[in-house]
Amino acid sequence: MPEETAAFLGLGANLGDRLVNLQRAVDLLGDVRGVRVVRSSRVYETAPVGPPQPDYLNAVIEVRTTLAPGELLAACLGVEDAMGRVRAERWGPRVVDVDVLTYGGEDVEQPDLTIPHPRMHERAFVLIPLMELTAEPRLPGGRRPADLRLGATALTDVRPYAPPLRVP
Ligand code: GSY
Repeated sequence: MPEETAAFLGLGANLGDRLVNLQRAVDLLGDVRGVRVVRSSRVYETAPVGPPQPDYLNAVIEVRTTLAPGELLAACLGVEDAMGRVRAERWGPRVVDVDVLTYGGEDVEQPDLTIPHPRMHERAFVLIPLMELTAEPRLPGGRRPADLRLGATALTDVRPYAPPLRVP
């Protein structure tokens, strides 16, 4: 059996039934050959970063995958497409967003994919659920969690909302 790599994926939704959307994304990812969903963080309700729009629900999941990084990204985009995501406005509202945050201990620089995700260390809505799953996440530029400053609003902008998503 090919070797598996542990990867963390960030999930977000701020349109429709947000919790249903996050769970559906997990279920669809679990259907992808070469992707095994192993754990989910709790679900958080989070203030939007970007233009004014509805609050998000966010969670982070851990997967084990035999896919290469680009193939994992393609699987994430496939889930977004299957759920009817329309890419209208870059930072705009969305039915679902699935981001590859980390892929094992690897740094990836491809035209459409940078891992670790280049903005993850600035986003409390990513860091707080991620650090439920791992105390030492791989961060951009070799940063360590102790180097981070989440800012005064992190704990009011990222509020526990629901238990972890069901793992297929
Ligand atoms: O980066 C993913 C989409 N997104 C989010 C998000 O998932 N959560 C919050 N709180 N704000 C966001 N702004 C964008 S764009």
